[in-house]
Amino acid sequence: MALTRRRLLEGAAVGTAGLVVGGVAGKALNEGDGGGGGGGGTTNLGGKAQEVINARKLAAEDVTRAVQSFVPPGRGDMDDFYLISSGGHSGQLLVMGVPSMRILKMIGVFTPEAWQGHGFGSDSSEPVILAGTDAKNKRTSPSRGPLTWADTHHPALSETNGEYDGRYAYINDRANGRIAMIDLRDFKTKQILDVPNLESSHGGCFVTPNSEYVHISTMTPTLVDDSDIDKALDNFSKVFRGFSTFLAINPKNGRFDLDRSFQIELPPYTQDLADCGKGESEGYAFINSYNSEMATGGNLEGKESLEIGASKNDYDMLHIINWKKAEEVAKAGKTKQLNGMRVIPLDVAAAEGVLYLAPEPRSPHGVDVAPNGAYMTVAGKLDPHVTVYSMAKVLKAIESKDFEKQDQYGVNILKFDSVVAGRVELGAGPLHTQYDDKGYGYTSLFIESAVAKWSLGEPYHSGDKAFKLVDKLAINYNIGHLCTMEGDTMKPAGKYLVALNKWSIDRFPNVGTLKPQNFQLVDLTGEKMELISDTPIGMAEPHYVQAIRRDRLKGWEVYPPGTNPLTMEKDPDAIELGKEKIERKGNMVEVWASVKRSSFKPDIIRAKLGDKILLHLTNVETAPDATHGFAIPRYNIECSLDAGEVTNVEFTADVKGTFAFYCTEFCSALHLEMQGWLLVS
Ligand code: K7E
Ligand code: CUA
Repeated sequence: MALTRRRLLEGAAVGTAGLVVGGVAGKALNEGDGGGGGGGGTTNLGGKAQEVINARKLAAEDVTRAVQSFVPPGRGDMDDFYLISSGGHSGQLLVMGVPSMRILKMIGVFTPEAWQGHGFGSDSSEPVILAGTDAKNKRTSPSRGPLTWADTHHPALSETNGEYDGRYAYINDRANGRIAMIDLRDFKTKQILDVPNLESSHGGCFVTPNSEYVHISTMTPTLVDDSDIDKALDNFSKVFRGFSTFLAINPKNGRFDLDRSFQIELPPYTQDLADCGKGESEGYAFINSYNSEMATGGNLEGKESLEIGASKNDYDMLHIINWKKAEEVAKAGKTKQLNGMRVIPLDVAAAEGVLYLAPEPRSPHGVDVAPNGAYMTVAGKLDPHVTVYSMAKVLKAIESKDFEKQDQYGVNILKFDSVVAGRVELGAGPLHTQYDDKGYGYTSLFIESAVAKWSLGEPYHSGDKAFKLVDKLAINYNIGHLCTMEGDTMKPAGKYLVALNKWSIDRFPNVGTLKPQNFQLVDLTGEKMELISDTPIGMAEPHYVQAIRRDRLKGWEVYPPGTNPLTMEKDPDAIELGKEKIERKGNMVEVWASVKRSSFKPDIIRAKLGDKILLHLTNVETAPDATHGFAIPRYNIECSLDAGEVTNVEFTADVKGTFAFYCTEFCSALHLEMQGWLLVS
């Protein structure tokens, strides 16, 4: 209860939400309270439905909510949207349905995941995870080995003409400055890139409107001169730099093409969230920073802690990047090579008009571009306002060289008043903003635990408008991100909003000391926002999600026969039924095996201690959902083979014994019989 009291103190908007159980129960449906906008008056359904409503003491608004989000058994087609959600420090990605909010899948990305056989011997996943550690160019502890987790934050879906095209998803690793690519044909991870020169990366993940590039930038600046690490923090402004990275996307397969990629060196201001220009701002990108003070902490060394040092200036710096210009500058060769990446040096970026700065109220978090690209909304964690920048004004100020001054690195700073279209007071702790299809912005208020709905004018004209707060909804509790349907595109669908809440105390049955996060689904169809449902996320701390219309995703039901998911092409060692064989060459035992209901063939593999074993496993099934597993006890090998899939497993038979390998999916009535022997003598 102490926490509930704290929420109450933090913001009036919380109301008694934490204590709502009794209140709801007292307001039964047939008392005729329309509540959440539905059902009032005509409440007696009669028959069993009414009996259940009475027995469960549901209020009219509860019934409305249930009907809004309920999906009858077997009706998966009633989920209109997918959520592609960050898995936080689980290192994974979640797929959910809206409005049901059911979790459909957790995709193994940076972290090994046994159900999908992700990272347990299969050549289509283990090398992907291992390639995600660039131990040569980046500092990684040799004794702790390759990185097997990540702190995923910001998923970014591929786009065509500013709309999601349902092809690829990208997600960053905030901890280690990495990024992963997931192919949405089979919902599997194909590439993890340890991005050169990025020490970490928090919010800078987005895709450009035609998927030319996926962007990722530093959070904690990167040390670029390690000649005196003991003094590095004292020389912070000299030896640290930020980097904005434009990773070129191969249009054929969605992968990163490093040769066509480039970075822009940035001042070490601790860059945070970023968003991509579109429409009126196409060709530009925007990145917040929250430590233009370049504070370093040092609270036991007689210095201020970071939170104080980084909050001193009234303003931090919004970075305005002309990436089309940067592309030209890179093409003209005005770059230096740094750890395998073309980098536009900071002075070049400033001189060539690639980078401008604009003051933004201190310690901002989100910067979010409106659907037509005319406005960029910046939310300052410590300021109850959001600040709306006008792209028309930014372009005019750049053109007329309307600069306030330059920063110490020679970057031109635009005048605040020349580029801001307006400010609107929304409440305590604004973090992130999303937009709908009707000209409204929705901003999360972390401290107040609420969503603020505000008007930008229709339909997001450029020029000055009176921005206005129009509604507020209490959220339980401490909302971080929020997401409207296709809200990051040029054509948002509106309809629903999902609030991603950091705290869930009192909302769910107790599961011990670590509580789930809470996704709250909100109805946006009326003038006032209405809460529909709570969904516990008991496997991750999702930071951000993107919502994509279901019909845009064209996932495969089965693989074309003999496909290796890594290449998405026919594996050279795929076999057909009847072509199974074992060959021994010296100390190498090579096996071409078929996998089907309910046997492996061959089902006995004989090896000598120390032999190399190379297995080529083909799931010869063609029926959707006919997945088999392949696990060898004591060897830490676990593969999952979907219908048509091939995987190759190479290992050394370095422990003697009889190992009963088996299928890990209950695939058939004789699933338990789907077993064989590895004999190592
Ligand atoms: Cu949690 Cu986008 Cu990493 Cu804000 S971030 S809350
Ligand atoms: Cu195949 Cu169980």
